[in-house]
Amino acid sequence: MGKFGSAGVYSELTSVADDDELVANDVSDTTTSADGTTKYLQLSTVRTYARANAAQSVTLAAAATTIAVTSAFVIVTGDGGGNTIGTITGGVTGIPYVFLFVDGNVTITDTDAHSANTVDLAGTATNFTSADDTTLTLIYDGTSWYELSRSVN
Ligand SMILES: [Ca+2]
Repeated sequence: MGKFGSAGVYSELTSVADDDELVANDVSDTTTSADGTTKYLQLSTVRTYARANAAQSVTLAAAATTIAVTSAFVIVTGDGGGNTIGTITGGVTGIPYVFLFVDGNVTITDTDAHSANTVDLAGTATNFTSADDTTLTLIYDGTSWYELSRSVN
């Protein structure tokens, strides 16, 4: 059986008892082998990887300052009045997220302080301005985001 976790994460495993959540050395996660004995799951028995994601299309509302992600591939349409995005919520730790922009309406704020859900872009206090066909790839460390790369296409 498989289990889909949060955005961009798919953990494949065989049989799981109890809470079906895998945590290192969590003795509540057990599986029963063919001889009837209980085995404790170990992280080595789990393969976690980014799955092919359906694109998430986000159309920002006027004056919106946050993007809430549910996929690791996010197509962002800005509001005609412009959006300055200070936070991105919903990130899964360790998963790269690709943002594809379709207009020049979105500014991502470069926050170097690593406060919750903020984005630290290349450089210091150097914001990102979108344009049609540009991409921005970020990774979430459990608290905030870091730029991996960008491309002007
Ligand atoms: Ca920075």
